[in-house]
Amino acid sequence: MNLVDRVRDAPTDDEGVDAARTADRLDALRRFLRVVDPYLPDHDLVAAHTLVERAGNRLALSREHTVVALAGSTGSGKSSLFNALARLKLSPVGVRRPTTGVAHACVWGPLEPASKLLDWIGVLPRQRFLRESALDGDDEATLHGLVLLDLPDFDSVERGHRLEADRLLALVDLVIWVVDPQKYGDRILHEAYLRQFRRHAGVTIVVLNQADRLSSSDTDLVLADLGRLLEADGLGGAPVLATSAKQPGMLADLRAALEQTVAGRQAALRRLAGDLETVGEQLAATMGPPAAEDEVDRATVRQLAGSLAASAGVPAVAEAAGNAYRQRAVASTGWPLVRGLSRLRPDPLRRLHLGTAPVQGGAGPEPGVDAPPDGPAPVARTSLPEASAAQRAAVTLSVRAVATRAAAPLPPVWAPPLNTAARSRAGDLPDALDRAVAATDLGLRRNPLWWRAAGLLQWLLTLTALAGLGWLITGYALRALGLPQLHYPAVGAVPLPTLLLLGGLIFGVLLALLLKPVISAGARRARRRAEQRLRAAVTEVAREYVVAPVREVLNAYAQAREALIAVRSD
Ligand SMILES: Nc1nc2c(ncn2[C@@H]2O[C@H](COP(=O)(O)OP(=O)(O)OP(=O)(O)O)[C@@H](O)[C@H]2O)c(=O)[nH]1
Ligand SMILES: [Mg+2]
Repeated sequence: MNLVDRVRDAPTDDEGVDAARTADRLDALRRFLRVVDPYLPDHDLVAAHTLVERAGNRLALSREHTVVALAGSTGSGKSSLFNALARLKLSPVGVRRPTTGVAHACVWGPLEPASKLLDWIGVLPRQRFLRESALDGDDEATLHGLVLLDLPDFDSVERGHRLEADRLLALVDLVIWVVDPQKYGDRILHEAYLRQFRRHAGVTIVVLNQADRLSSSDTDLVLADLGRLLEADGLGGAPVLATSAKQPGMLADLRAALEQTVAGRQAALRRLAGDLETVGEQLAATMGPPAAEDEVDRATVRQLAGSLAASAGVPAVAEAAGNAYRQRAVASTGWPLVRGLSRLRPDPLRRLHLGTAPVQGGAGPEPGVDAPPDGPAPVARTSLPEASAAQRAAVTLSVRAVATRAAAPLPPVWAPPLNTAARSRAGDLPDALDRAVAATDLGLRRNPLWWRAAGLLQWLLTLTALAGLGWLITGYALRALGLPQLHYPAVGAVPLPTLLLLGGLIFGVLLALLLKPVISAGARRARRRAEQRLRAAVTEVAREYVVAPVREVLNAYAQAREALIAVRSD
């Protein structure tokens, strides 16, 4: 049976502690811890982890027993009360303070079923006693199931006593705080202990011991004063009784309270519910408002993408794309003789090892590198210069800005994990950016149709000019050789071959001049398009490598927040 089932299985308290609800809250606490464990510092979670573990162990061991501790400062009369309740001299009562150094236990009912519980609580076997006597008859039957512990003093000069008392206070189901008329207002008692137990009013009894030393009117005065102090501690709901270890008659109320607790068998569950509240309250400091819908806002992502783009050489690539457009356009549409010249110039994109990779699905194999038969193809690398120190610094700042923005509305404890998350993949960024740039389709893979049409027209014009030239040369040659002359047809006064030659030349130049601004506009467009696509690719990298890890932490925060609300929903 797991822990939560174990809690759910516990009988429900008539006075409000619902076993099923407590089980749900405990389950929520486990969920909370699972989610925040990788992110929050251990010391913030120790109490919660301890509680989850303690609750499981306690409920697995015995639900038949109620473990009650007598706690208080030295000399308040814990051991005396322990002996008086057991009606035996079990725990030494001393004059020399402090007396009790290790916990003593008295079990009402058979010892055996309680021994595992006492092993877990950590009471030495020789300090365990049994309150089972045939002589008692049924006198003690009403307390069957009670495991009473006499604790060392919590304000001890002996450090070991304090540690032992603190350890046991975390494990028991119900605490009887024993105070005496001199020290009931002690600051350590109230600030370091009672206040810490303010969520446990249901499993707390405060006794003013040694009341036999006071007159009944003084007892009333002290009880009233003690009541006020407890109210201020947040324990106004806890019963306050006057007792005396010396006068058995003054123990009746305490016995009755214990009998009621033992019979109800609810103290363990109530303690758990109180602990859940205490821990929930402590953990509340780790939670703030709900994480925003678009946790990392667009402006921050844009700024990050901007500095990543600069570091990845996006402006240089976009410019190369524009230049490549211009050069290729001139090579396709220019005057055929000029075309050859411009083909001789290296392509600006190819110079950066860009625009050669098959674009769909990322990068293809580098020239001369065979792709492995299976597995991803090696990624084409650009020859862009490495990011400058200033660009790298700008990237670091923008990455930090993402973490800072995300952390702004959250409690400070979330800032370090968000920062770590934002930087978690920073080492992979340069490669990822280079790959993204190499794989981006810059929009220059196919030459526009009009380039071909204009190219063809240029050829036609050139051929026309050449035809005219040839015709004229033939005419001159015939004349030079004294052969019969050619008679050129004429258009108006201009002979046709001259017209063809000049027309071809002039229109060719005109066409080139006309296309120049068109090509310039196209180059600007190509540059802008390349820049947009590259920025989109870089933004994708920013999202994957910086924003996604940050979102993961924010998701954990949101889940933890919900879980904690469930832990605290009483
Ligand atoms: N008159 C009177 N004296 C008491 C009462 N309870 C305890 N005493 C005396 O107070 C002194 C301290 O009692 P203990 O029972 O040893 O006190 P304790 O709280 O166990 O002290 P440590 O073990 O040192 O923490 C002893 O001398 C007891 O006789 C009481 O109800 N009335
Ligand atoms: Mg003692």
